[in-house]
Amino acid sequence: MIWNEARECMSRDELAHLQSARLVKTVDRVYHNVEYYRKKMQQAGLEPGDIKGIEDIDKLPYTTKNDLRDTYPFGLFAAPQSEIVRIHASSGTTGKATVVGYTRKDLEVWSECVARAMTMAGVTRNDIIQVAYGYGLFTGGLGAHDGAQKLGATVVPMSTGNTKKLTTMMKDFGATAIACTPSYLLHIAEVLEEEGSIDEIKLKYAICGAEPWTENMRKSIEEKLHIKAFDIYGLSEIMGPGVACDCEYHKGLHVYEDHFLPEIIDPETLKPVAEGETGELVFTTITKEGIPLIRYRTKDLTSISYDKCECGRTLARISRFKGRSDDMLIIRGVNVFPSQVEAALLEMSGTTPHYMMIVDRVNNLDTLEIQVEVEERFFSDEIRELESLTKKIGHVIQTAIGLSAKIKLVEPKSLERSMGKAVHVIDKRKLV
Ligand code: DLL
Repeated sequence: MIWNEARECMSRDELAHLQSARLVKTVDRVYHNVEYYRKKMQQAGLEPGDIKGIEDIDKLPYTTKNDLRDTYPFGLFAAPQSEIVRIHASSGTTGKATVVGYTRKDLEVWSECVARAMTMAGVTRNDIIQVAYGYGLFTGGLGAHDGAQKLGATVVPMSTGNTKKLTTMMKDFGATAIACTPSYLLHIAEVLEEEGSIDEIKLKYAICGAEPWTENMRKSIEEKLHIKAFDIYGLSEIMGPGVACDCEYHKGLHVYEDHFLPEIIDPETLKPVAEGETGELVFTTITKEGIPLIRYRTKDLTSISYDKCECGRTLARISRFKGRSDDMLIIRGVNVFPSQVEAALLEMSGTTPHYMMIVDRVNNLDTLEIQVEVEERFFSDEIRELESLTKKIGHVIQTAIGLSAKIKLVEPKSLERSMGKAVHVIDKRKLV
């Protein structure tokens, strides 16, 4: 029942009422329990009573990753350590780790959100689910695990690291669902293909996230494995997986707005953008106790729609992510997202979504080489075939990103596979 709460749905007015009450409570909590927030609010001339509902959200200051780093490790916690029952952290490539703490109630809300997302994908207690996100400080493994367990499914805590074991158990146990990054699932599909055992698996659903992936990649995974694949989004600062997930219509990810209040802002002016326009996603957690965050700037770029979905849910939908503002490359002045390359490659036949972008600067000019894995047959064909494919890929990519790139075709499985978040860019300009 609770997991379908979202489908049975409150009206938008009822939801706004609930969100307002929860926001007021959260603001009160951080003002009284977190010195950092109290000071920030005082600097903005705000008292908790000034926030009467969600219509006042724009009075509140933003929170960024730097705020988490400045208060490392526990400075933004709003509950005493005795009430914190779990810690997760994301390492990030620069600076200190960002640390998040959960109370028992936070873990309940988290597992409920993941259970809702999995229910939306079709998973039930009759399923056997392999959780192949990394377990540990990363929120993927334990987050998906707790949600699937709450749902009553049979959880197999695979983690990452041993793909052969995973495929063997997938077959032996008759696993019907899997939760992992989309790039890892693609690799799992390759291993199953190598083993010639795709027809032996009973997989029906995949719940994939933790990295940007395109709609074409989702469809390609569905075709390869004869399954239904769903996009799950989340970030450790806000909770972990299960902040939003797509339904069977795949027209955006439903945000669990009864726990996370979304806004989309222009990252330059910090003003809200109109519904449907792309901007930076900002979240205020409205039920968290351990580390509630006010207007947290995710750096993820998306747009939002409040239209009722064909599935009947009234929860707002955010569009599939183009990437993070951090992932955007500026090459010869042109803004490029790796996901644009992935989408272009998946439009073509003979190519695979395995690619690596190598950006460099030679004589003060940015250069871009894209290594693309192509099907085996091209390497046995005449050299002319290879040249013509190189040209074709070059053209398609130039149209997609508005920039010419040197295309290097590489043999199948020659680019490194990832079991966690995939790496598609080597920016040598940053290395000097
Ligand atoms: O990646 C939590 C997660 C685990 C989500 C498993 C889904 C599944 P972090 O390591 O803190 O947490 O990274 C969060 O990953 O800000 C996005 O940039 C990116 N991200 C997560 N899910 C998606 C998605 C987890 N479905 C960061 N599509 C976020 C695109 C995603 N990007």
